[in-house]
Amino acid sequence: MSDTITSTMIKNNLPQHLFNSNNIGFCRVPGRVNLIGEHTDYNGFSVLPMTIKKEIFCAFSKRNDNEVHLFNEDLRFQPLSFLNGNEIIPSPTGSWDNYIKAGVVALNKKFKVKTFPGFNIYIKSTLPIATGLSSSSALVITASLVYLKVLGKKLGHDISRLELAELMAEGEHFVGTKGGGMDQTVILNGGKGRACKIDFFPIRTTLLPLFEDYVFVVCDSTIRAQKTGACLQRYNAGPRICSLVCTILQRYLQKELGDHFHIKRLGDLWSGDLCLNHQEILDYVEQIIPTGNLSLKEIAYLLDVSPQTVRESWLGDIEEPEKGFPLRARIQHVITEHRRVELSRDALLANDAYTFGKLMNESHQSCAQNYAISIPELDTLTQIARKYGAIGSRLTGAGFGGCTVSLVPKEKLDYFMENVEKQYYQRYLGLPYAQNMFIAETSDSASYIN
Ligand code: NG1
Repeated sequence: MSDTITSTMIKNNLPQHLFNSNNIGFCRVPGRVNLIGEHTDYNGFSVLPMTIKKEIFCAFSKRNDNEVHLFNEDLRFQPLSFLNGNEIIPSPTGSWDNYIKAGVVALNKKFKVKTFPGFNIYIKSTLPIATGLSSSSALVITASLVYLKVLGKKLGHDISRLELAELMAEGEHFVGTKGGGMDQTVILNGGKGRACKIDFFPIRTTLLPLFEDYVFVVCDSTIRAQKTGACLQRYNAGPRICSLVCTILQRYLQKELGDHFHIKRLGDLWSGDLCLNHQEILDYVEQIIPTGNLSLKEIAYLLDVSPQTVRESWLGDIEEPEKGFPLRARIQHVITEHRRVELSRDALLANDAYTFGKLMNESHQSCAQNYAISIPELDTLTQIARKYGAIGSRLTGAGFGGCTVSLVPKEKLDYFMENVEKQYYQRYLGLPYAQNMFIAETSDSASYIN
């Protein structure tokens, strides 16, 4: 399917009684590929994604009642409906109406909505699902754009793009994941021909130039990472463990520096009261967080609380691994990954593709070894990519499946594509041809269209 969808392309498929030419609106919302900076956003550390030309396209119309009706061209997503109102209850995890509900609930709260309007939505998309390209946040942002219009609110006037991103990042927790704000921010604030460095708390974005003689290529491992399904616990283990490490660090730093000292998230070490540099943070971590894995009991001892409190306050239902919780490895990843994002920004500004590629490779290794979010397919795919021309290759997104992103010199593009198809898709997976392997062309941020 072509990556560009126009309003005329879907007009004929719309249920005519719900969408007529008087009340119809359209918007398009891109996915994103994260170039570097994985599992850093919810810790308050930076990320470096870009918007891609794989997009959700949506037609919508306001209704005279408070019913919300959802249709999707993709038949895996059956028509659903719910009532807009004071209390909107989540459907079972994984149900696609939750992403629409997430946007509606957050905006109802923000604008203190009293009379709850209904609307119809029809979705058509070129964005692959559950591949780490942000199909879920793209749907939440779609819902937010639609519902803003239905409420008569203007993007950029009643709410800024950064405010909406922040609101939707929080709002998306409705679906059960505890992610950060990378996806919503780049989708609403990224730009054509640019990578988008994002810093958090408060959200700030910087658009950066891309390399002229290189392209980023996305390759789907074909292993699905269902973040609200089988991978939910594994995904949420990251934020939970990081918040636990943050508390341990705070306790020890308070002893040293005084009780007034607070860190809400790991990023506060770097940008908060203390303003430590990279080496100082690493030194503190080495001093405070034991190497190796820790049992629940050992963590409780460190914090001087009961194991039950550790569960209730931080770990929730995350199972205790047989070898214990790898606190040191997790924080090692987060801190070094943040540093890699900073260096990658410098490499983009200096047009230094080799350094950027090297940082991507180091990022993959840290994601695999320290954050444990890789799988054999992603490791194999990145190895093959490097062998056949990529100067950097890494998993992208939450991990546990999904896609890789590789930095490839334009002159080696054909050689790269042919060999990845042959070696990974055909030889390793036994498939007839490559799946979702494409050059990541950038796209404009989410917008309404005619
Ligand atoms: P994807 O790849 O879209 O599942 C998730 C989080 C991001 C970020 C990355 C890991 C959501 C909506 N997105 O992205 O915030 O934490 O994982 O870097 O939770």
